[in-house]
Amino acid sequence: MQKWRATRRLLLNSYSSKSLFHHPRSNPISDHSTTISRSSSGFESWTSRIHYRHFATAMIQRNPAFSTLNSDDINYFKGILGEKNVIEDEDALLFANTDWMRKYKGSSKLLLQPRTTQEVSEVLKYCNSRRLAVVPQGGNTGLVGGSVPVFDEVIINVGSMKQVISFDKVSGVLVCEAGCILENLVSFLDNQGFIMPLDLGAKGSCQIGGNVSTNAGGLRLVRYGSLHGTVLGIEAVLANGDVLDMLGTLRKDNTGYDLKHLFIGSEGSLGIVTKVSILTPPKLSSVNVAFLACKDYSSCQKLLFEARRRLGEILSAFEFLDNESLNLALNHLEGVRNPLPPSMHNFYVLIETTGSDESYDKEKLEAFLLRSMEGGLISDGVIAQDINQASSFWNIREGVPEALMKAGAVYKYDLSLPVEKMYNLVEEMRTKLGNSAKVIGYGHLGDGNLHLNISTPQYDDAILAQIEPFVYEWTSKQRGSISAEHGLGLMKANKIFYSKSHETVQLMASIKKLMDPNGILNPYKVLPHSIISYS
Ligand code: FAD
Ligand code: 2HG
Ligand code: ZN
Repeated sequence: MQKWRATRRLLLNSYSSKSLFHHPRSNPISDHSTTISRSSSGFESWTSRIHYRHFATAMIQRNPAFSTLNSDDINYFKGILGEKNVIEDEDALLFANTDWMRKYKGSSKLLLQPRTTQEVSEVLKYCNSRRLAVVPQGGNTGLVGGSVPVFDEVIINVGSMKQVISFDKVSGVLVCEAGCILENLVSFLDNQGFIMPLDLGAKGSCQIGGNVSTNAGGLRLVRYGSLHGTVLGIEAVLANGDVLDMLGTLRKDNTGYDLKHLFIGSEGSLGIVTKVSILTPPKLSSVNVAFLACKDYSSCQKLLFEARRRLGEILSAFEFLDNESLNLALNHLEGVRNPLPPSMHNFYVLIETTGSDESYDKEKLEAFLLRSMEGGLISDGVIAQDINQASSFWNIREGVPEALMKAGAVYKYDLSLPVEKMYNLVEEMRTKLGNSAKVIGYGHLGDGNLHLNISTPQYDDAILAQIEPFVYEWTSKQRGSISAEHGLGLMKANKIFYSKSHETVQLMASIKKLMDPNGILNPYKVLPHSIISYS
């Protein structure tokens, strides 16, 4: 069975105790609560029981045009993929049917593991002809319910396609199969003296194909930009089995429409990504990490403004967390401690610099910090003295999603907002919810990306009604985005109009219809159900 793999911090373990897990046999998105407990095997003991609820718009109906899997289908897949790559095992399916947050759970009876593009093509061609709905799945670390089935969709995971195809040291272009785990690519490149242009807390489990399909942002976007800039080419298989070879390695190519961009961030709704070509930056020798305290949000903003100017080309991350976020990490994660004891501050900022001149970079960072301290922007701070300290600072920031999971139920919002307004939403939400919930704000401040998380002991419709649509309306009023980096998935398919015009969504629906006329690819996700009609 597939396991969550530890990254800088450990990720949640997969379930080993299926008896505690309720399997809804009928409508998997019915609105009922179940209680589960997590396995502690291999990880720290964790016995707290968490209320688990199947989240989704309870109104979704299974599309009656889709067929139901039968034994002929399974035999056909075995003929193409071989017995062992056609998975019907209950434990494996339980894992593949359930998302990382344990909020969304489907009831698929089949997981397919193709090993080549040709196999993906044959599988999709067959599914399309039979009208069998499918869910492309990578590392299953997505946070919007996009990676798991809603009903009985066949799960297709390209995790067995994990070869590095080529690496060009001169251009820094890496070409690899989509099932490569991000962390493995990081290690491969490290040996070559390069780094991946993206980094995220889920890197021990997520696949590059999943990263591309979600257009994952992460911790380095402030320096290296989004995957729309760094992905140079893609090979993808369409719903009808056609293989699109757009696996270019050129930085410049203006021959017609650049269709690879359709696959970056379309969350498996337009095709299955099978290969990726990506531009990787050289690994620079001098990395510094500082963990800083600020008295208020306005100081964090000013610090960002100053960091952009004074650290300029060496700034590689600018992350923030409020004291509620830090408290969560301290209370729920083993081995995490506040680098700035004993007092608590209102906000914390993690700054990373990456450059090629150790003494120059350090001098530059220290001068910036001194100036910011004197100017009152920073109330306290530490610079990591070695790699262990640096990773302990990162563990705090990257550990917050996991700490939230351990704290109980979580309502998660991933918003792009003007930096100066961003934290007002957290404060307004706190006022609205009072003592009934913990409201925490953290995220990629350098990218204007707030992770608003609301934590309660268990899920409660009354709380949800206070959060939504308020959060979406608030974001829309600021012309922000209701999905900065996690995607829409199932969670926000019907919310797209808060961030996109009707005409834009109509065009998206036309593209979907053109590329996947039977709607078999990741149905019920990304686009609003009202606009997607099936014949
Ligand atoms: P999955 O979760 O399996 O799938 C995600 C979506 O992509 C689904 O819609 C799926 O259908 C589709 N998909 C997957 N593989 C393919 C493929 N080969 N072809 C077509 N479609 C495919 N996201 C960020 O942007 N920034 C972060 O900093 C960040 N940090 C995270 C930290 C943690 C602890 C966790 C759990 C998640 C985090 N995420 C973050 C969210 C998540 O989007 C990323 O983890 C990652 O990009 C998802 O990759 P995956 O392989 O797990 O894809
Ligand atoms: C992160 O930046 C991830 O850590 C997860 O995008 C954000 O938990 C979240 O809300
Ligand atoms: Zn994030």
